[in-house]
Amino acid sequence: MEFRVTTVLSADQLIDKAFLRASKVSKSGKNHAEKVKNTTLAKLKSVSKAIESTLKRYEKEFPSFENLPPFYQEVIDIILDTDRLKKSLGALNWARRRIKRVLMETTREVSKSSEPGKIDTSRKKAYARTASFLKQINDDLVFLQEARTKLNSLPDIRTDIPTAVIAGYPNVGKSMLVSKLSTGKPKVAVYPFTTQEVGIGHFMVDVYKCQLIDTPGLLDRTEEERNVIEMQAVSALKHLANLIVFLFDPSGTCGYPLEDQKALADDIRKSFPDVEMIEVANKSDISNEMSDKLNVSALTGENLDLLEDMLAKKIKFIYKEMAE
Ligand SMILES: Nc1nc2c(ncn2[C@@H]2O[C@H](COP(=O)(O)OP(=O)(O)O)[C@@H](O)[C@H]2O)c(=O)[nH]1
Ligand SMILES: [Mg+2]
Repeated sequence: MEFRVTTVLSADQLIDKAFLRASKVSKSGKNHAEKVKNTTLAKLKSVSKAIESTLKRYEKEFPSFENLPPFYQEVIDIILDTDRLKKSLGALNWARRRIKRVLMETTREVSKSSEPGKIDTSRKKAYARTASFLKQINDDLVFLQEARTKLNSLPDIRTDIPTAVIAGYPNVGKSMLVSKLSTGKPKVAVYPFTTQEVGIGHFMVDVYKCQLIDTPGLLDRTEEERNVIEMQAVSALKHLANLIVFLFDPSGTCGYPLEDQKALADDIRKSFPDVEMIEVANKSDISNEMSDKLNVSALTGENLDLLEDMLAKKIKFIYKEMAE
């Protein structure tokens, strides 16, 4: 899913926008007093509309946490202070109601009055109070703008289709495998918690769409080597992974001895006790076979059809389970 929260203006920007728009409003009247009154009423309406609709839009555009897929809940928890997010949205709601009330009361006051001087004073007072409420939530608006930038930059990962996650040490051929198995070019995204680029690919099994995700910075190292954020990210992946493809490089050209690779495979199996793991040996073009595994070459394509068949079978089964 993709987040598209629009820019959140600061208090000063909102105030400028609303009051500038209102300053251009002008109405006619039978006499001066009536003209001032009509114009003021229209100005109040304009301010009210500009501010209320904007604040309401902000409240609506931020995803309500409880309704998000668990994967995104956990990921957002890593990059944002979600309690603060809730508080800030609450503050917006508070300010919006206060401002609405002030403008309504002033509108009533102005409607009853026929003294231009008093009308003007009422309007100025209402503007000042409106600005003051907005200034009180400026920290919240600024926080929400930062949160918005982070949300919008999250990679677009689907949580509603079966997902195979590729694991294995760096340089074993994960990226190349994702790109070979994908229909079309994998999208490249950056997780907020690693600096590395991740490939996200898709492929079809009959009519079913499946997702293939690379995991550099996460499932390419043991639990001991992960920092707190990476651990949380791995925990989020548990909601996503229906299948793990663990890639070995028996040629050793990746720089990791096979013993270490086996230890990583054990480690990841322990981290994902409920997820099936397929073990695949890559680089068959330059290495001896691993007798107990499917041996493929992402480079030459050798046996990739067998791997695809294997994935297709498992994914059909996962679809059936999801449908039940
Ligand atoms: N000979 C050979 N090289 C491969 C194969 N698959 C990947 N490589 C090479 O291994 C290196 C690392 O591949 P990459 O996909 O970036 O690995 P990742 O770090 O696990 O994503 C690259 O130079 C690839 O060209 C393979 O099947 N055979
Ligand atoms: Mg890679």
